[in-house]
Amino acid sequence: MVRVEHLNQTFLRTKKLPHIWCPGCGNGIVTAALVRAVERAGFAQRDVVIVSGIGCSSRAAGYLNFNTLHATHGRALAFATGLKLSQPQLKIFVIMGDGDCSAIGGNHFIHAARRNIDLNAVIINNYIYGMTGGQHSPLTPAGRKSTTAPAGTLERPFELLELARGAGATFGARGSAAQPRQLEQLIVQGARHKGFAVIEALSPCPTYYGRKNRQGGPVEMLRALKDSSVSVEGASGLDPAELSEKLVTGVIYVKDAPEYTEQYYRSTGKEPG
Ligand SMILES: Cc1ncc(C[n+]2csc(CCOP(=O)(O)OP(=O)(O)O)c2C)c(N)n1
Ligand code: SF4
Repeated sequence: MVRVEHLNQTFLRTKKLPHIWCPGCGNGIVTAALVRAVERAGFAQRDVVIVSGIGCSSRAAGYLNFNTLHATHGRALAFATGLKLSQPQLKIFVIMGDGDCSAIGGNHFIHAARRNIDLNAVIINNYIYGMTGGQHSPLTPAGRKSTTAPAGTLERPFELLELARGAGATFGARGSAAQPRQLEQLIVQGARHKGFAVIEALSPCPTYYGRKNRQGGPVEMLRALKDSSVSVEGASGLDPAELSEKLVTGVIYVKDAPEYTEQYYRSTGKEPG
């Protein structure tokens, strides 16, 4: 069987298809990169859990044939924290949209980072609330239009990876739907890291973000993402003005720090299970 058929038959709940995503949405590309990453990392299917919140991107959990938990909006990390603490052997991937993670879920996000709990947060950042009709999120670039900011948002966005780093996350990486093989590799690296790993996956939402900001269709949006991306290595040769126009992709930081679940069991003397 060719690999793609094997991946589809093994890791997709084909009975749940067709999916709800619009033509040209990047969610499917990111989801496929996640599936390939899990396979490549060699994790047993029964040990993998996909936790998600609410949003177009969070629907991925329903289509994936792992243990899955489709939680409430903004609370995916809280559910995942409880799960990891009770069953530390699990490999948990937490899929969130930019709104889910950084607006309603922002508090859970910074505290998961502060604890350095061994979860893999995959944030599908399309710069907008897709599911509810195109409101701006805390990651929407300043000046960009949304349903709730028809003249352009005045707010400056969070720099998500720096927010996480400041709060204590020990792995931060950025990739995009325009370079899915690199994204797959970044998810593998995050999953092998012991501690809170944040993988920001930039992804087109042609239906709302693209349309409201006149970015063209899916092909143009993917091409623009690719053209504006530069690797960490490539970025080191750019001056600040050039860099300000670019999206730096790759592993942005990685460091060692005590992991919460291990500390919990060591300090309490309890055994999991
Ligand atoms: C407590 C609560 N508040 C609000 C909503 C409505 N809601 C559903 S999804 C969503 C935003 C989704 O945007 P994002 O997280 O960026 O994901 P996307 O749909 O773009 O993938 C909102 C506000 C909800 N379901 N629950
Ligand atoms: S509204 Fe946007 S994020 Fe949601 S499925 Fe459509 S293209 Fe994707």
